[in-house]
Amino acid sequence: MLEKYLDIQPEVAKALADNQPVVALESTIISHGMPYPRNVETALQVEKAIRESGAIPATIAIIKGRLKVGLSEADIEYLGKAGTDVTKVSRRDIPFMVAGQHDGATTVAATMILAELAGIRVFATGGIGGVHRGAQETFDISADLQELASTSVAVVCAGAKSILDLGLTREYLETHGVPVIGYQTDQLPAFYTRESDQTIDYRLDSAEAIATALKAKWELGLKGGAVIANPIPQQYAMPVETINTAIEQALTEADEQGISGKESTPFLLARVCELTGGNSLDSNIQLVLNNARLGAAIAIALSDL
Ligand code: PSU
Ligand code: MN
Repeated sequence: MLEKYLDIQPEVAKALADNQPVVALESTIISHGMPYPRNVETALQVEKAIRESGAIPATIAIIKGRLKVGLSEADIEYLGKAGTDVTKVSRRDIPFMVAGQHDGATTVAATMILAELAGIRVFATGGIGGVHRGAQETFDISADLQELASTSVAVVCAGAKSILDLGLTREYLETHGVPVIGYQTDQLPAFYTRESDQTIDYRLDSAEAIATALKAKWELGLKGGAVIANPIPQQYAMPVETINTAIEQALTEADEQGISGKESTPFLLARVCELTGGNSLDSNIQLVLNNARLGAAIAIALSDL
């Protein structure tokens, strides 16, 4: 039945059948999260980092209505070049891409769904969506959070950008029973910075410890994902002042221009990148690579258990 919609790349399918480690990767980060051509270079570098760490990468997207788990280099180049012309696809959008045979770049939420369909348990990215600042008025809460509540895939990220309200994001995750694991940290990292004013739920210091907890969760039938918060390496972290000033300005501009809904996050990401003169892009790339390596280590530990 699933084959009707789903194309799992042969290398990925074989790895899954043999209980070899596989790490899922999203495609909205390629098309909407970074500018061309560095988005494509990064996506390929991330796949390479996962291979060098001993796991198989599976970048996920929708191409002409087919749900793709594992992309070719040509697919990645195509999505990166098309950029925001490609539809940003969350849970809501998947059936319409399929029915209309459209292309779609999958968010964290949609990537989790396709990863679970394929049998992949670990997914690495940059940052997750969350509760936006001012959500008390706008109701802007990323569908990523609801997906984490129900879909059993662990998401390795560098925390969440402070374009979001990190405190409300923590509260939302707590309500929905989604654990936030700090990898070698007691604080929720804020993407560009290692620190924030928020804590994590459980600090675990090794990939094996994380895999053991995930296995227990899922074997107990406790459905849903987990956030594995991996701080950006110190040497790539940004000065708090610089990044906060850029975020404040981007938020003001978004408000003035009436940006809302699914446009909001891509707008803020692009403006923060422009306002920091590309320094934030370098940090962004480094933290994604760092997450890919931890994702691979967790996937390996899970298949060894
Ligand atoms: N945060 C980032 N980089 C990203 C995204 C979020 O730092 O690329 C992308 C991810 O694909 C995430 C999506 O799933 O934005 C969330 O969008 P929204 O807030 O509209 O749910
Ligand atoms: Mn939103």
